[in-house]
Amino acid sequence: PYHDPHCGGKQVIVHLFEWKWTDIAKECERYLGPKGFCGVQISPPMEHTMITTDGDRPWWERYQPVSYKLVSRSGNEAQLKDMVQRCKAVGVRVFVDAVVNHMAGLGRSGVGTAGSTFNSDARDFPGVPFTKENFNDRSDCPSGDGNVNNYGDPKNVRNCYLVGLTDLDGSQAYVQDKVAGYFNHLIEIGVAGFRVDAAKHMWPKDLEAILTKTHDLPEGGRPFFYHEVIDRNDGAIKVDEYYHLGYVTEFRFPQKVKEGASGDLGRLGSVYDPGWGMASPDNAFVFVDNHDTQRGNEALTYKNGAEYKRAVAFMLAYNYGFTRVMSSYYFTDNSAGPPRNSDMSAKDVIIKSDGTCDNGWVCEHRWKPIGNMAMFRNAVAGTSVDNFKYDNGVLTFNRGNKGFFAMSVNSFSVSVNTGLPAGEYCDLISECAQKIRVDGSGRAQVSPKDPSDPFVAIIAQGGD
Ligand code: QV4
Ligand code: CA
Repeated sequence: PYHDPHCGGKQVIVHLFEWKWTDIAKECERYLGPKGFCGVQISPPMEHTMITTDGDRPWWERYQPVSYKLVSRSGNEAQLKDMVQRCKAVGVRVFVDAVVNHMAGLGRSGVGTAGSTFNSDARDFPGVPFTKENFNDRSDCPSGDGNVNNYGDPKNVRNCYLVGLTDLDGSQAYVQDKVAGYFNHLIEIGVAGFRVDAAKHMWPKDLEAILTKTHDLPEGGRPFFYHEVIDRNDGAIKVDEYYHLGYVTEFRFPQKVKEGASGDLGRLGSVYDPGWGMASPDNAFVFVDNHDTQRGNEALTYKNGAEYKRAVAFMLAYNYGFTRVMSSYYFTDNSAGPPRNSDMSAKDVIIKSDGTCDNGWVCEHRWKPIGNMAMFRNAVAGTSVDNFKYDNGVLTFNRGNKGFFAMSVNSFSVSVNTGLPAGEYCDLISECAQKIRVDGSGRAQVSPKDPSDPFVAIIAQGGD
């Protein structure tokens, strides 16, 4: 019931990490709407801690809630509301990153971004309000030091403090009401769903109680949910415990995609490995990197350039899971917050005449083999992958009779069966700078328009 993103059947969302609400509103209107994106995942919109006063405030302060007032580094409630409505008006939904497993970390106190006072050590958050009795304490947590430190024990994972973050007792009706109240406020504003941060650290039955208290959208239907559950078949908690509550993040997918995209593209045919416990296609929420993994050593990220484009374009072309594209700012320091002005505000996103971004924003979602694939994925939804072929370094397949995709590490020119009816089709990657002619037997000669972006993608309704 929680699997419908309410975007008219569209298939791709983008995480505009640390963007300001005013910039997201503009991006919906000028790019995401026209390109067929389903929605945007926004950074946590609630009141959060300010870790330093010198302006170099880390991105991760936004994962330490102080209250559910809608004032954050990205903007205030009026700006949030304006963004949600303007995006919705162009067919783009907003999905909120919901940090509801915990409040701010031990040792922190003072005021949050909306001016509420708080004291973590006293478990006092008057802006909600939450007090000491609303939190798990040492008697609920079997770890020696009170922190999560044994992923083999669900009680340890769910009742102890994740990196010292004050852990809410989600079994209490009062806590559930406050969290559901936060969700309901956002739903009233027009938000269509939620990423549940650290869902692995919440009991599924507590989450279920919260979801039950969450209202339908104003236009009808249950909100969309996807749960952050990191499962690599290496601990006590498995993704399937959350299927009845929405999609679950599938962290094995980025690893499988990387193995293939790095060179032997033929390996991409087995990215979905049910034998490894990977989530079923109808429950898997997939991505190549996220805001955490792009700061580690394992994921492919914008820093990998061409290899990254192959991974994301493939993800969007293939038929596994519900897809999210990452959109970042440039960083070297893993803690660094978004590009900022001297008055500490985040810099505006600037769009250059060639459509790429400036002012410190990467905008992977505007890279041609990424942004132009949203339309492909929308067009082929529900079809299977057919004629998967890796031949002479070129990967090709079609999605039923709805679309055809080709990519390689270098430029290429091949004659292939596209699975499409005869016609002339716009190549989506080049934004129709070239057309692909398919003959009566479904064959076509295909090569990328721009050799530095070795991809071709065509869809049936692009024919004439
Ligand atoms: C420090 C010490 C602790 C000590 C604590 C208390 O490390 O040992 O107990 O102080 O004195 C920041 C700091 C971290 C600090 C903590 C508490 O980095 O060093 O602990 O604050 O003050 C993000 C960042 C974290 C950050 C956190 C809160 O990644 O570094 O912690 O925000 O600001 C697991 C989980 C998964 C999680 C993933 C990162 O299963 O759920 O780890 N992913 C999500 C988010 C992630 C976020 C959180 C969860 C927490 O995607 O971005 O963490 O909301 O895999
Ligand atoms: Ca918990």
